Amino acid sequence: MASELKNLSVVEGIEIPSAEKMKFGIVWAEWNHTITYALMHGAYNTLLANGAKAENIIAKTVPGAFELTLGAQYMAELKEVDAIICIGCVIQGDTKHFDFICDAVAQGITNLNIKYNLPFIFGVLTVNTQEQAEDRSGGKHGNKGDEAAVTAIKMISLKNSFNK
Ligand code: DLZ
Repeated sequence: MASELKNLSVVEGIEIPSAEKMKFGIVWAEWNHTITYALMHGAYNTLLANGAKAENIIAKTVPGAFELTLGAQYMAELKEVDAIICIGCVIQGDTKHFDFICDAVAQGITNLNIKYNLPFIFGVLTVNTQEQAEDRSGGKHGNKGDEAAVTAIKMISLKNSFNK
């Protein structure tokens, strides 16, 4: 699935809806902070670039990717956001920790989407090396935080299209 394309959520001929009236939560993990900070920053700037207002974006940190699910649930309980972008970076180590964390957070975020009928975006890098993480957080494979933000905007717009 790797691609040299900069932002896989931007598809030629398909417009990104305006985020002017949308409210966003960003929950991001402190583990691998340099990477997650770059992802969060990418997401935040992409929301602004597409019309979101800074006062309509709430960002909170959690210790690690494993805590993203509960952190995002706390944010959803506020009922003040239209979508929540979950950002983390899990890097393969010598033990099975990687598999447990990746499985838990992927399943946890999937469950939140269904439980709250709200878009929770999976902005979690699951990589083998630090270099792969750097390539995807502002490097040669773009910034996956940007993609997560575009996905959030598109999913809110999709939901709104059913509520007219
Ligand atoms: C423990 C752990 C390890 C080994 N690796 C990562 C990682 O690569 N990325 C990440 O976000 N978090 C990691 N953690 C921390 C767990 O996500 C979690 O915070 C702890 O297991 C405590 O629940």
